[in-house]
Amino acid sequence: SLVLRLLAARADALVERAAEVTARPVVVATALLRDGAVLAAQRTRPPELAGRWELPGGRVERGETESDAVVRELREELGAEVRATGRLGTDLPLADVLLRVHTAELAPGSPEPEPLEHAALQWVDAAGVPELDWVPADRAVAADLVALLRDE
Ligand code: 9L3
Ligand code: MG
Repeated sequence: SLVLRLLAARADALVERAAEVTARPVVVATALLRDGAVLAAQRTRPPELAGRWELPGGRVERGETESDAVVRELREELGAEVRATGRLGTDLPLADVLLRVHTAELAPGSPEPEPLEHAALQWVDAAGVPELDWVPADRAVAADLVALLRDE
C-alpha cells in the first residue's frame, strides 16, 4: 500500500541519517566530577571560542575506545589521571564532528588538574553551571549536568 511504501521510505531516510551522523569523527567532552562539582576549562582557540568554557576532551583516534580517548585527552590537557565512568546527555552533531559527553573521576593519587592547554580551570557546582559562559555545544548539556551534580 501507499502508506507502507511511505513508511519504508521514511525508515530508509532515518537509517541513512543515522549512518551519516555516526560516520562523523567523535569528539569526547568530559564532565570530570569531584565533590558535587565539575571541572570547566577555558578555551584559547579558535578566536570565536577563546575565553569561553568547555568540558575538556578531544577527538577519538583510530583504534581507541571513547573511554581511552577520555583518559588520554585529560592526561594531555590536564596532566591528570582519570577513569571514565559513564555518559551524559545526548550526542550533539556539530558542523564536522559528533560531540559525546562522558563522565569521569580522578584516579586515586592523580596529580591535581592543571591548565596545560587551556587558559584556566575552575571547579563549578550545580548553582554555578548555568552561570558560566559555556561554548555553545557544551551549553546544550548544562541542564543534564546540573541534574547530575544535584544527585551526587
Ligand atoms: N568541542 C566542543 N566542546 C568540547 C570539546 C572538547 C570540543 N567540550 C568542539 C570544538 C571543535 C571540535 O569539538 O569544533 C574539536 O575540538 P577541539 O579539538 O578544537 O578542542
Ligand atoms: Mg581538546
